[in-house]
Amino acid sequence: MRCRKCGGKPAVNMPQHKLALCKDHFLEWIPEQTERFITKYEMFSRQERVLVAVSGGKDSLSLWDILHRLGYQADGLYIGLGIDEGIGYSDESRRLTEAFAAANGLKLHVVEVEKETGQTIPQLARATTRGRGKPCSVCGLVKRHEMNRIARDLGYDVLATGHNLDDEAAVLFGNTLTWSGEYLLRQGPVLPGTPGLARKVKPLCRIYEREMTAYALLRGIEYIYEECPFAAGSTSIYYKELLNKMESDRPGAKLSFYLSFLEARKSGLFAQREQVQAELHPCTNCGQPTSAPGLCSFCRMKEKLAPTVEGRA
Ligand code: Q46
Ligand code: ZN
Ligand code: ZN
Repeated sequence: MRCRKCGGKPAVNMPQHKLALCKDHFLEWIPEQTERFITKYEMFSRQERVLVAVSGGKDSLSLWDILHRLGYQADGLYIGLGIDEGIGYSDESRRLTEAFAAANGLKLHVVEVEKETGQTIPQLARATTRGRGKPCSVCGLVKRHEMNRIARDLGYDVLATGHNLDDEAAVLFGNTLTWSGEYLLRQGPVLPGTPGLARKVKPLCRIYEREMTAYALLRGIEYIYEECPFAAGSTSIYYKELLNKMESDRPGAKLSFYLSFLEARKSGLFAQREQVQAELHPCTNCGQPTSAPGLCSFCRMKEKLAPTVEGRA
């Protein structure tokens, strides 16, 4: 196969789209696709201020790069998790994120979890009962809370994350295996904002992980190659492997799984559930919406922690 646009030597072959492109055309095609999805799902406009959650990985840095190239007002937010595990994971990811921002003249906000809560993510996981050996549940909770807080405090209209199609298909697969209606209802390219919560969008949700890796490499973006050490052995990696097996037998399977879900939901698969969706209340401490009246789960976690934190000071 040759590049479909110029007949030149292909750099990326995409059997899932029956498409091959040379380097230059591929580097144009990814932003064009992203723009198409931003418009189709009404994610945000050029007048709105976008906060991109950047982790130093290929997806989030590439997303930032794409939005910048497309002319959106996109600033970055890096959340330092304090994960070392012998490879200096957080230090290295912060260094690469800061280097990317500096090289492109972009504005980056940095939040260190240890400064905010007195403990790093692995310490928080040990100090609370959430986690059961893995810090991922605490980590997810803290990241969501901090992203929302910064977006609200600094007046951003929308929060963008670098989830790609493989991420979304794996989450969807997991939620389908357990028929988790509440999660299925909330999964999608856009999660509308509510009072106190910025809209959340995933502009790369229809782009394959493989395509994002190719984009980062061909654009010369320096990103952290290592996965977070705590990702090893996770169910989402297992689901990604299963989906990749399907994909290699039937190119396009992942995309059609995700798109059929969006279609089914649009045509009312969860309509009944949507009506009974729980009402949200503002957290009595931080003001972020939460499903039960009183404190949100982040503030409840912090409250439990309080004696430990003071003990350390
Ligand atoms: S949740 Fe778990 Fe990730 Fe946090 S501790 Fe690492 S693997 S970074 S997306
Ligand atoms: Zn070409
Ligand atoms: Zn709260």
